[in-house]
Amino acid sequence: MPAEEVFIGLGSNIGDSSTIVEQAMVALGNISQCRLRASSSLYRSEAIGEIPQDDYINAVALLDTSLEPMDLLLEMQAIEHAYYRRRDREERWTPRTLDLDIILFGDRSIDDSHLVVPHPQFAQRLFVLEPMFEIDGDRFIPGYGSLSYLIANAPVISIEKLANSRD
Ligand code: A4P
Ligand code: MG
Repeated sequence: MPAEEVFIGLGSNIGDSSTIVEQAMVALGNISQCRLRASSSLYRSEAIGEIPQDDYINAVALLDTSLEPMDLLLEMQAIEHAYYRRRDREERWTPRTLDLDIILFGDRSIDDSHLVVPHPQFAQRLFVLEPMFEIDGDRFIPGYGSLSYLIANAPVISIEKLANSRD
């Protein structure tokens, strides 16, 4: 079965977030029928959302996979659960130990009750776009444009690329 390219956004703002994100990156590459092709640096960014919360550590992974999107999502949720992610159904965008989002899945458009791809907010999120640009700067996303165009037009937030995970 031909592999498809998947961009996954990683985020954490509770606990030892740098270590959690780095370990999750390895775990993504260990999912069956997946190969980690590229991983961005870690980025520290101010939290987006209405609830005041700590800065996030974010990164993006590029995987090759022959899994179907829902099967990959289930594997990603198992990784999230391994980090005791707190789920609060009352409020969106609460702090979390680990959040894994499918940003792009090949050229697919998915609008399912459990999965929306491309991720509905990715084009407004510098904490996704900048790590994507680092690992695949020439990427053109049908229906959206080039990554450099999206970065130039996304809302400005405070974001900093970390030289290494201990920064
Ligand atoms: N789901 C639908 N589409 C997707 C997708 N493309 N990838 C469904 C992953 N999951 C998807 O997810 C709820 C349900 O979304 C899942 O069960 C899945 O079936 P969730 O992760 O529990 O919900 P959530 O994360 O609380 O809500 P939401 O809207 O997904 O929040 P986001 O988009 O994840 O944003 N600021 C900074 N600086 N950095 C961040 O990483 N993250 C958030 C959370 C807010 N502010 C942030 C950051
Ligand atoms: Mg999410």
